[in-house]
Amino acid sequence: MGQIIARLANILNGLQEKRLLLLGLDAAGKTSLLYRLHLNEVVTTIPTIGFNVERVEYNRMMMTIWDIGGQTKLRPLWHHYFINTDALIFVVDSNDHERIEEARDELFHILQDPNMDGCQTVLILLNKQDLPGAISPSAMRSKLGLDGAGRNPLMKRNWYMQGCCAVTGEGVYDGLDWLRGALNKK
Ligand SMILES: Nc1nc2c(ncn2[C@@H]2O[C@H](COP(=O)(O)OP(=O)(O)OP(=O)(O)O)[C@@H](O)[C@H]2O)c(=O)[nH]1
Ligand SMILES: [Mg+2]
Repeated sequence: MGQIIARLANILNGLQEKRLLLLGLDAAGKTSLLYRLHLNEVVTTIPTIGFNVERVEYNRMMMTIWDIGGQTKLRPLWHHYFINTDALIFVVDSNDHERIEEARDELFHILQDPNMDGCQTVLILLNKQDLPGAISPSAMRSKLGLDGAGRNPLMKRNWYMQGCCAVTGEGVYDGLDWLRGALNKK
């Protein structure tokens, strides 16, 4: 009941309510990003078993952000969270050279689920850009198979790729600004 009243108050105040999903392979930095957004600080994380959920207000947008554990055995549970998602934030560890293809396959798999048809906004956060071995956003674009008009489930959506670092916060709000603009246009 309290939640419903809070939501009504937000609508009356002109605040938009959005449901966001934060997904990506284990150790990509999802929980670090969630708490960077929620608390504006770096937190010590442990692998997420289950999920974390926080409400974050940014620039007159109220987001409920669901961060779901990314370990292989937990990924089959992701689809339970798909319905009514306004935007997907897919987090990639830019330093995890071995698992780029795996990350791309998971991203495409998510977007092919019929329950994600209503989610037309996708932000790909290329996290851990602070690490010396990190793949740059431009190189990542082709490594993820996203350059050119290839037939993939991203192409019919509004999507954007942003390099970032959850530890310093660099790039995170640039991504969020894009997201806000994209959701406002809908
Ligand atoms: N150097 C660096 N390390 C990061 C960054 N973001 C996260 N990490 C570290 O990466 C590790 C994993 O981060 P988490 O946020 O727990 O990853 P997760 O995606 O939530 O992982 P699961 O819960 O297992 O799905 C932690 O040791 C973080 O401190 C970053 O931008 N730079
Ligand atoms: Mg986590």
